[in-house]
Amino acid sequence: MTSFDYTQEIKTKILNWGADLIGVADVAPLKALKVHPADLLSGFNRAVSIALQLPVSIFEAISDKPTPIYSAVYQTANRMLDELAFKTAVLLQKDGFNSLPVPASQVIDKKNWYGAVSHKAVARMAGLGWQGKNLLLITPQYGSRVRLVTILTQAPLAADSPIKNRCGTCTMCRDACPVSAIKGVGTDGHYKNRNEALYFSRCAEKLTKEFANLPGVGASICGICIKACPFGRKLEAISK
Ligand code: B12
Repeated sequence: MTSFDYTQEIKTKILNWGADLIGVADVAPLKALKVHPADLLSGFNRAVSIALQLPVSIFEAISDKPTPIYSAVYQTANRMLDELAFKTAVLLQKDGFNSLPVPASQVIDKKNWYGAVSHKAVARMAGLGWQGKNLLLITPQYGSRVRLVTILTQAPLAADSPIKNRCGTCTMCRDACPVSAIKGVGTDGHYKNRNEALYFSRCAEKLTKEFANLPGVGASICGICIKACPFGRKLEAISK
């Protein structure tokens, strides 16, 4: 079987398990990322990126703060992604390829807010979408209304390529942010650091100190820049 056929077979299985989007990134360019632990990527040549779309209705109900229902659905999405990543890693392992599922939403460095590896960087390099002005991954199909997970693997999968940024002159996420954290600066590739796109501390403080303490929320979530993105809103029109 060719590498292309094997990749298609794996992707089809994962889509049948309920993934909405899937792509494969070459790990080599991702070695420029800060990861935890520092040798996380060594021994792996490919990273599989999986996205699950979130129900559109969740964002329709958000105005100026996250809702308890969004918080519960966010936990469910994380659990489903962790299961998909677990099953994918074991599937590849059964074919003889060492593979590591990276949890969807685990914070490893709580002082600086870093996960083990940036799922957005992996997803972007796997061709799932581009890095929008809100710093999030924007997909053509669902906007930023997706959550992501990564599986690092030794499997000889065919790598996908990044797609072009389509934000253009749009600044709707910047205009919607309740703490004016989004600078509205675009990128053709990726931002060098979070502060190039965001006044990062404004966003992090609002989420971790205020929104996470709202009754029934209990998680550092927001959803307002996700709701504002016209790529996600196109779906609202389709769903009516
Ligand atoms: C810690 C964390 C937070 C912190 C810090 C956020 C941050 N921007 O770092 C807080 C609590 C503030 C937060 C907030 C939010 N988060 Co959060 N968060 C994480 C977590 C667990 C780790 C992020 C991390 O390590 N950041 C480190 C920085 C440096 O990386 P980065 O933000 O990804 O951005 C860099 C890279 O992507 C890089 N890059 C992009 N492409 C490439 C390519 C190459 C080759 C290289 C070298 C680099 C590179 O460019 C960026 C700048 O350096 C991830 C899960 C994960 N493991 O990825 C979720 C995650 C990023 N969060 C997510 C979401 C949705 C949110 C919120 C919208 C809250 C919510 N759920 O409602 C807000 C949005 C804030 C914002 N606009 O960025 C989603 C994003 C989904 C998407 N569509 O993009 C993730 C991926 C969780 C998931 N499993 O889906 N979050």
